[in-house]
Amino acid sequence: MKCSKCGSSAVINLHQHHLRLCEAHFLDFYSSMVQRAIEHYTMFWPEDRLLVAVSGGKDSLALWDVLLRLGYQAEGLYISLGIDEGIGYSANSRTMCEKFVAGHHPGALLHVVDLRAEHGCGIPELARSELRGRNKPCAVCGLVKRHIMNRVARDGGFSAIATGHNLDDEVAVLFQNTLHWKAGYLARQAPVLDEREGLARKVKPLVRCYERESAAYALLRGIDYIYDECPFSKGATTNFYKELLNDLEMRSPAAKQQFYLHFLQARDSGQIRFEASDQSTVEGEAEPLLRICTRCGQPTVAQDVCAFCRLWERHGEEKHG
Ligand code: Q46
Ligand code: ZN
Ligand code: ZN
Repeated sequence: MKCSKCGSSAVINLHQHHLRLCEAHFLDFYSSMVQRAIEHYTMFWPEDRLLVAVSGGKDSLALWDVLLRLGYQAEGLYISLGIDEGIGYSANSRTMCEKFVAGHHPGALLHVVDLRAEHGCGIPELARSELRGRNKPCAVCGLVKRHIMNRVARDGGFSAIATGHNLDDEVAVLFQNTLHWKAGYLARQAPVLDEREGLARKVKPLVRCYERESAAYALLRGIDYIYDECPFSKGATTNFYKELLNDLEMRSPAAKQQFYLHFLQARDSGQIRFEASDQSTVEGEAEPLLRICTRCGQPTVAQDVCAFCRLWERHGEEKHG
């Protein structure tokens, strides 16, 4: 297999782009895909300070690496969720982030928020005290992560929070929302969520990159990342949709990319429309009528105390009987 650009030996075949690339040309290709997404969706500018949410996985570390190599001012945020489940998940993922900084970008700043150190317990215990989190802590975890990311971004004066969501993630979510015709979510799913009423701007610079491209980028750049998924992600519906969509992609290369990008084009050009009243009420996401939490000062859809503060309050009550 020869590189389509220079004829030397290729390391990856990108069927959806009809390209086979050698190591050097693939690294260039990946960076320019990210740069083009940043420009196309007007995500941010070189003078902006970015907060990259890193989990120790391939996507977020590849994202941080590529942003720094492109010359952006990017600091990392690692939230230690206190998840062990016999495999030391949080401890290992934190180590990967620290190793990445030490080995690849010794001058880069990594902010760490440790849930156990700050609040006395991690996600599994916190979720157990919640009805909705008893079997699956992801709802509680999502809420906690959104809250902390927003707090750190606002307190630190960052222009945007960048997350490592890739094309496969976005397509799986789009597929799920389309299957169930979740109009509110379909109205809102986007590579950029603008800043509003105390909610920091959110951007997804990897939306045009396939998951296997981020894995290849991390491998070729010598980035060590955590291979284990969070133990609580097992059996997630989006994983099932990802498998279905991978089968589709095998039969029809570029199907995922077209499904997602054509959806964004059709919505943004007004070809398909969603009513504003369909906006969802998920806290921490774009939603009309935000108030300020009387405890922590963060935006909330609640009347007075936000869901994050109420969560810890209920947990404290349960702990102390
Ligand atoms: S970290 Fe948290 Fe995820 Fe683990 S508990 Fe669920 S939401 S699966 S991305
Ligand atoms: Zn080449
Ligand atoms: Zn609050």
